[in-house]
Amino acid sequence: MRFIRYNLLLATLISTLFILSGCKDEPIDDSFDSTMTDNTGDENDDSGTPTAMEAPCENGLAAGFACKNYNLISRLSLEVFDAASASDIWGWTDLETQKEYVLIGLNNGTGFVDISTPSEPLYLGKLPTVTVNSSWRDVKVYDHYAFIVSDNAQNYGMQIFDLTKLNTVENPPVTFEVDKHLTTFGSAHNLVINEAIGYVYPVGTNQYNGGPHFINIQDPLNPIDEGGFSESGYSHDGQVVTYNGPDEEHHGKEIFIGSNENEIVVIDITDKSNPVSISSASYSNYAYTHQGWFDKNQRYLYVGDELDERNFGYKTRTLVFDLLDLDNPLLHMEYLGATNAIDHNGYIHEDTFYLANYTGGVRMIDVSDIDSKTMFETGYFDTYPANDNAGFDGVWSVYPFFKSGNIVVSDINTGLYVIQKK
Ligand SMILES: [Ca+2]
Ligand SMILES: [Ca+2]
Ligand SMILES: [Ca+2]
Repeated sequence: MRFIRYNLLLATLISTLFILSGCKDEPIDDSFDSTMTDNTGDENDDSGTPTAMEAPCENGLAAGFACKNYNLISRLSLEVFDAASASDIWGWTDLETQKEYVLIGLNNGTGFVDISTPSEPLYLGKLPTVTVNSSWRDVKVYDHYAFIVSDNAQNYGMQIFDLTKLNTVENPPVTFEVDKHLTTFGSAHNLVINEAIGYVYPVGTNQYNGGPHFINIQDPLNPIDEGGFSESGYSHDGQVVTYNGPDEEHHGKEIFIGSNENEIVVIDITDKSNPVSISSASYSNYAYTHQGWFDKNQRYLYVGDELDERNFGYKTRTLVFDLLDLDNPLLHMEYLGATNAIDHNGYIHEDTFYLANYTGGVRMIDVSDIDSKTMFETGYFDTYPANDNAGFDGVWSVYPFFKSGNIVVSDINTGLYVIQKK
């Protein structure tokens, strides 16, 4: 199904077949390798300096990285992780100790870093891949467990890992062992968790036409498969909320918002045995609807398209939908960023949109006046000095939700960055 949809979607866009290799369907380890050797002019080359010193952002630079209003606190190179590329990133805070930990996807596993002293990040170790190496590894957290999937990784399934082990690591880095390995599906492109009720939703598998799986993880080491939703086709990414937004008719419902290649979809998944499609919406010049995230009021959804910069020449384009009525999403505005870089993952925390912008680094955009269709960039940290081109290098993702204000960033080519607002 997903491939049929691709063909329909891309029939007039032959070049996109190549571009997709950077997006999701083909292993791109080779391109990463060549890219890394191509960028020898990068003064921030990793060799020999696994951990950079703290560097304030002054006169637009921090340790050689272009920046605005965000200081570099520390970084760990891929060498430290003994990895060739990085992918997703998430965070976990131990509520008993208030220690903050970073979970970072690597081509050969998942790395865990203690950043409770953010200027001295401590690499604790790696949970290795259970199948092959892959450029795609996504991780989310429920309770004190990490849930990990990988794409283009054969019969990977989902790893479940007890994060409390991170509190007692002796002689790091170590090789961790998985606590539970679910094998009811193979590769998944991503996973979504509703932390409010304890469900995980792998998306982009070869089941349910690529739509979300419903897996009860209220007892995290004994997950229960409760089906899935295939009617809307392949979901590349998504978000699930227990809805408390402006559309009162859906209050208290569990709502899945999927980014489904050519549109966003809104699905009521409260009843796992009878999920109901509510609505869908698209926009002009779509190329690959990639990811979206609600604002704090669950009214506006910030959506990224992963191929529109390449196919249509946009400056980084963010599509903001108004979901005042969940049954009728409306395109509220299009925001164009400062560079030609592609947008990848974006998250809202408070009134800031944190955008993982590939070669443009991570960009922070004020959305406090979105009602008036006003968005403006307040800062950035560009981990990819070589250029701001519409390519698949640089920042994969950002996790902006730590209470401390530490913002952690994964760069495909150079590893982990910890930054803070000035
Ligand atoms: Ca885009
Ligand atoms: Ca409604
Ligand atoms: Ca750049």
